[in-house]
Amino acid sequence: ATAIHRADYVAPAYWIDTVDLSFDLDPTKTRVLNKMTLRRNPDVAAQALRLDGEELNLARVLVNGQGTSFKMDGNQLVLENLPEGTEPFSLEIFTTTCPAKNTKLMGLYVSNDSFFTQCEAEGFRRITYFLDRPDVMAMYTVTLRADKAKYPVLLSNGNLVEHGDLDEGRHFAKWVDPHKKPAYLFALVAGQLVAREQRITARNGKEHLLQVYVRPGDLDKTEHAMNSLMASVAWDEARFGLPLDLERFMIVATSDFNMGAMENKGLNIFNTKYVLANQATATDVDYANIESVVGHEYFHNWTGNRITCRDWFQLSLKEGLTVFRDQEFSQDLCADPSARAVKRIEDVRVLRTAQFPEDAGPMAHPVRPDSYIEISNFYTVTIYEKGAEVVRMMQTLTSRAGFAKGMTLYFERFDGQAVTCDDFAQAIADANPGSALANLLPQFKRWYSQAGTPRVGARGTYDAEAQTYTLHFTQSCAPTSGQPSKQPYVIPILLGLVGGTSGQTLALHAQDGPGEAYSNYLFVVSEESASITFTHIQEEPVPSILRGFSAPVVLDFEYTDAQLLTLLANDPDPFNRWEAGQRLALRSAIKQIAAHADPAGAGGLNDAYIAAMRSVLRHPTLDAAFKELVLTLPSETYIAEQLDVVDPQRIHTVREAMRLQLATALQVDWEWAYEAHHDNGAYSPDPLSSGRRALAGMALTYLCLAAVQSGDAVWPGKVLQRFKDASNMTDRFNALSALVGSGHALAVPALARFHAMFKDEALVLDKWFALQAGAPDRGGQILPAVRQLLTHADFSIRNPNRARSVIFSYCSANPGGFHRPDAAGYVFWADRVMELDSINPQVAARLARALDRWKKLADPYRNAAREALARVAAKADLSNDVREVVDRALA
Ligand code: B3K
Ligand code: ZN
Repeated sequence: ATAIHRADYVAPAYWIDTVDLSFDLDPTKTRVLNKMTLRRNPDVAAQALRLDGEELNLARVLVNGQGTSFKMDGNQLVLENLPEGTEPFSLEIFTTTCPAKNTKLMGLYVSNDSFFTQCEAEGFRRITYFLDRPDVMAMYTVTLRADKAKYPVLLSNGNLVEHGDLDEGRHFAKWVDPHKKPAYLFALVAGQLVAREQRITARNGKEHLLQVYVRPGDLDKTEHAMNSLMASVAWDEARFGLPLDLERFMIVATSDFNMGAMENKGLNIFNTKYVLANQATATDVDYANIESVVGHEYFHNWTGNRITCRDWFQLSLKEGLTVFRDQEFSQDLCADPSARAVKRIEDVRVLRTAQFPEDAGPMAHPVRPDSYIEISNFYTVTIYEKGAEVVRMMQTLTSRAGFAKGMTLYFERFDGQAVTCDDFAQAIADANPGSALANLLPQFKRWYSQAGTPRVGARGTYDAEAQTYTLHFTQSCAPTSGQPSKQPYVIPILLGLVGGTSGQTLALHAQDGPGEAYSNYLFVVSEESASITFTHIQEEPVPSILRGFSAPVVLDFEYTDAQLLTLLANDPDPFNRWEAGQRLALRSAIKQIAAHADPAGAGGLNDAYIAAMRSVLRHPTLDAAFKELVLTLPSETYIAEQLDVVDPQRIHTVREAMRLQLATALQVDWEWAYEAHHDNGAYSPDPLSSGRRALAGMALTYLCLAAVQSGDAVWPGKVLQRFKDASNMTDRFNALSALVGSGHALAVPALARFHAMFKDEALVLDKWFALQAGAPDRGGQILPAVRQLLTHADFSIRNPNRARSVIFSYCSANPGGFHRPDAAGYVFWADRVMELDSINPQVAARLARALDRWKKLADPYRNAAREALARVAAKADLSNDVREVVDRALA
């Protein structure tokens, strides 16, 4: 396979105006008739029509109703003798496929005896021959025919215009999509499904039908998804003036899905994980994820579907923007500001533990990549999460109202078109003349073109006599593959000053700024170095820099412990308050990791830190969700990112010792926290009550850890009782996790009981598998347990959710269990990558990323990891997906 380059983009030689598809659905042989009207693109030199197709059996090709000559060139169907001129002509292509054998879950496939499709990015070519590229937008009519008893529900995009019975127990349905769309947004569903329905009236008085389709028996788990959908519709109208443009909007859940969900026009297809929830089976985190994924897919209806991408290099145009929108949506649904901050901290945690490593590793790529081999590999945290940060910075630089104006201009200019990231940035800037974004647009767009995480160095100088405080900033960005040196970025730094003695918020008068004083100041750094001076500063301040994480950078400021403790106690910015605690913990961890002493010893947290954690935990006004975040130590992955050479076992041991230290030193406080925060009343997944459950769950975890250490049996017994009596999945699962995570003997019967209770609930069994595969390793017991789980009757490697719950939970989310000195974890990984690759390359390629950071590992891990990668790379018939990942890792 060869790389595709952004610079090589050329417009298509033909346009497809209409597509009329008919399907005779059958699991082993589905017949597809594709009638299109096409015309030559007058802007491009006359040439043959080359249609993409993959794993199709071609039966017939007609041009204007007549047979025609054609040839095959690899996976392309090439038509050379087409009518001259630019008049439209018709092209009919008749093919068959075998959905039952489609284990890649791209194109048309069967799951639980129903038919589903997944076309993004390049799955439509597995359904019919087509110009399978996002800049070809057509009007679709779709007719589905199938056995009525087996497939009573027949769905496609748009409106149902006709349906009825056919001979031999078959029936049909005809759908017309009123909007033109790229092929990747096509969808069909057929099967035994039932729907929750809701009629809504939009602001403009228009009526819409919302439907959530699931398997019979799952209807009692659709209320939250429907509520989330209604909230999404209302939010997009209120915040951006974007109404629902369809009479009918459908969500369908399937249990076999490569990712989270897909925004097909009017017919979103979802992984069941992001639809199904009731209090008995779903946790608070599941509820929150459903809300954000339902929102995300719905918001694509405008950002992605009405305006789509010119080519796949522009993927972040829709994904970064839509993640930003779903983050804002979830924040706006929070009633109180503290819950908004909690959401922001969670989002930043994802960015820093997943995207920063990606940006520093072999798969580093710009938000708008310059080349790829397999586009499926570029649905990354960089495109999504860093892309969202880039959009967020645009909002920061133009204000919330200014950004909304920019969005309006974007839709005025480009509705119905396939465009680029440049087009988007230009629209936001043009709507905000005089803004920092408009003034610095070319430099700002380096966020799209340069890979890597910038580092901002900051230093403060206080002049007590002059009562001035100056912050000096520098910026740099390490080389990434193909980009040896970087130009400076435009970095919006939101900052404030906290009195070093008083702890008070200090008023900010910028030396050359307006006369007015602020408590928050936005300083935009766009050169390699810059500084700002504040006047009337009457005590030595502690700077609170990068409030709300105003830019996706690493901030280096040499805080003293005392300064961090001041911020932890007083910073009015909740993000930086949390960050101060993280910095303190990180500092202790790194010190302990570097020390020669046995890392399993005393735990490296000092008394001041412990005392500070106690005051946070006991704080009278901070909310529980925020406390839980502050009391969570930086993850092993995040700690590893701060080190040049990584010994995963040492990190694990040090962090576990720190956890034990928190458990024992704060035991009385944990007891108090549990008693004060566990509820037994009615369940509601709102942020406030979720936060209470999260903190109570954390308390149980620490109480079990302390009990295992001391041999005390009281708390483990209580936790088991809590596990049995819990009235919702969050409390039940937290109790179970506390037992499993501590390694207490009661975990064994609890796990057995949990399995028996939920043996028919696939999503709950996924949790059961994931909990065991992700449990802390104590003496190497996890890998054998994982191997055992693979032989469990409920395990199937073909189901992506189940494969992820065991294999990914171990290889990607359990560093202490995975990085074994005997290399057995890596051997297991290589075997699974190769096994999965022959079934489902996309899932395999995700798993292949687990060794991205192997070059940082200390020996013996490093050598063993390279060998495992080399073994995978040596396999002859690897997919492009896995090939690209392992080749880049080894390069
Ligand atoms: N756009 C889809 C992702 C498709 C992934 C294809 N490999 C879901 C989303 O981002 O909303
Ligand atoms: Zn998306």
